[in-house]
Amino acid sequence: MRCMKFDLRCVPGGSMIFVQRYCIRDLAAGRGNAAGTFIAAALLVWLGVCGARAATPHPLDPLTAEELITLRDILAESGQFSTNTNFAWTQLAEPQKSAVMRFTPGTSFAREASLDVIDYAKGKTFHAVVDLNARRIVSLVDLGDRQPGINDHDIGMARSIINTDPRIRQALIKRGLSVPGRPSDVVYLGYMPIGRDPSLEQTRSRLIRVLFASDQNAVGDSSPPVDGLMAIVDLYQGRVIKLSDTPGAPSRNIPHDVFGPSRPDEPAARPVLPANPESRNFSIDGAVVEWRNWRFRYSFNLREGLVLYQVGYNDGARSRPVLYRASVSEVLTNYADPGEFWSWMRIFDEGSLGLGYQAVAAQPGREVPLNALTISPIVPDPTTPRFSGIARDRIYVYERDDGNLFYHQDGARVVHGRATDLVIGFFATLGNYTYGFNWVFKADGSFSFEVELAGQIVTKFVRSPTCNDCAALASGPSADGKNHTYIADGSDGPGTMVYPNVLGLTHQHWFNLRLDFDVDGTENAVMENNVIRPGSRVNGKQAPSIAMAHTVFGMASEVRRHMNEASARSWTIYNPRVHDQTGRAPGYTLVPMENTEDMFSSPGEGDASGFTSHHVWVTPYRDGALYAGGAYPNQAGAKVTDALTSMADDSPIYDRDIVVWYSLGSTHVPRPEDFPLMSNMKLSVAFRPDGFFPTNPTFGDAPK
Ligand SMILES: [Cu+2]
Repeated sequence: MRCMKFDLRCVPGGSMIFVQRYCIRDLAAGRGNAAGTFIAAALLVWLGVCGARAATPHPLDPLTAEELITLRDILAESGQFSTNTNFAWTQLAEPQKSAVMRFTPGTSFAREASLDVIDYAKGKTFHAVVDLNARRIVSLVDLGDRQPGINDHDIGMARSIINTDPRIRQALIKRGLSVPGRPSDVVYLGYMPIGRDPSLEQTRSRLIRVLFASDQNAVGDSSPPVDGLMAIVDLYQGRVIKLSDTPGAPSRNIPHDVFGPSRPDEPAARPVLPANPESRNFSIDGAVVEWRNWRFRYSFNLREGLVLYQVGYNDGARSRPVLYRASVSEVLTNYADPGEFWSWMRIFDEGSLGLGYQAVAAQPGREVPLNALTISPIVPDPTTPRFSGIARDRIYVYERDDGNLFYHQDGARVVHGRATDLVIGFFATLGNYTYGFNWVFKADGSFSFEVELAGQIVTKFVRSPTCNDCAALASGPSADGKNHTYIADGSDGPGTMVYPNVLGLTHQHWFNLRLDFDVDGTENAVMENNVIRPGSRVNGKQAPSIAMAHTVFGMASEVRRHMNEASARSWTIYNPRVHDQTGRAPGYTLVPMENTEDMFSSPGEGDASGFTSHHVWVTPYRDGALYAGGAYPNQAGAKVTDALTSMADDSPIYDRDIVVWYSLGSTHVPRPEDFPLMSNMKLSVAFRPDGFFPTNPTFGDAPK
């Protein structure tokens, strides 16, 4: 979820992209005594020194520290950029898939960097591609109205502009806040992407929205904002172009500060420990991870964070491809409050803020299990002399117990296997929420994606101290004893009263996964599976019993599909050119877990948020088409022509190189228990081999 990012000290998300070299931290712990007391004395083991583990170069390797220095020099020597230019969102310009597929170790390959260039003096943004081998700028494309996501450079500018606008200071003082000097010294400022705002759609500039936290005495920064006060800052013009200053609901002292004196302690329960925290079944060689039969590459960039490549399964002597690339393509948070002060809250967290840029360190024994290994990628950082830095502990890898893998008992005979999963992921703090993005691999050839949602809900002050709905509900059913349905109205409408005078806003979280499947080869197909009732008629045939109806997809435009629990709907990605002993094609079935429906008004074609209108999409593979919300969703008036909705055209998708996109959502109606700190939520989706193996691949694999 996106929400407020209040700042006195702006968290440098760092930049990402590691290389063939990185730091791996391995925290192995001792175990407790016989009484079960856990001794948390940890042993810090560095597996290699930063920069010491060079692997065989590969075209998908992130930019190295040396390459980033080269990039710095090429940009400087070009003479095209002023000193105040913001070089943002640098990453490897990924080679074309066909080139990567042809690559053989030891041969040379292209190395290109891509980045966005923001020139505030000229009021222009560009997308640049730089050939690092040829040491030249290959292309510099004027982005026109499109704006890259905001970063710390923008926030620093916005802070200065806010501090020098006398109206801001007066507005804060008028509300009883103490502002002896600069506002940012004494009031948390919340810097937000501009969001959805019809009044700003015609403004062609680089805008940022600023809110003001109401509690000056808090340690944390997430008090409800000062209601009625909001500034729109134009970073090109260097001034506040719109200041909303209305009375609003009065601020109050409420127990919101989770870092204050009432800071919660860790739960008293003893932690559940892995049996052997120092032992592992996985290995990491450069950017290649191997665990049991799984093998994949990984990378990390500012926008998407962790990306997996060339995920394959070692099946005997065969190395079988499953995915070419897997990533989170966009994160969207959409709020329900229609009021002027809140209706703009539709935030593209990835395209506007960067999952990798906002990634945070994970500590074994705290955010991740004690047996986790953490990886510190080298990342581009144009604010440093070397154009790079080390982002500490941003990636984690660990194994976890997952219950029984299989279990059968017959009298005294038992066949049993214990499941161990491999988890690789990262955390990103996007305002008031921290998300954990996990790819989970299982021994039986299945894998899943999980997202953890944690943090604080967005709250706002309202005039009423009590819950309007609650008063209505207290009147009970209808007078005749039948059901009576109430609809929330009044100030409670867009949320839940979580504390007197405090409303927690209802919202939706959306995550889109981009999954470039290559099941046993590049050309794949997708079918939808629906269980139908006896007697149902499909294509003139009547189902004699409960039966499966399989719909083979032909064109991308037809695959705008919703989940359906009534028919146990699923989707299978398969290779139509290969058949097993029964004639079945090897495939992977997408099995939805919890999900939700888009509750907001239907977006039009090309709308950046359109990917939430359906759960499953399939498009032809196209180089560079990576983001469900388009490459540049960060501005109210962004002309998005490359969103997923535009990709789903009449192109054929049968027996082609295809990409599956899955939108995973949650409708979050706050509860009082979500305030001031919510318990974690978790969403997931599973991908299960379906005809990929002739039989259970784990049978015979378990300890006897
Ligand atoms: Cu939420």
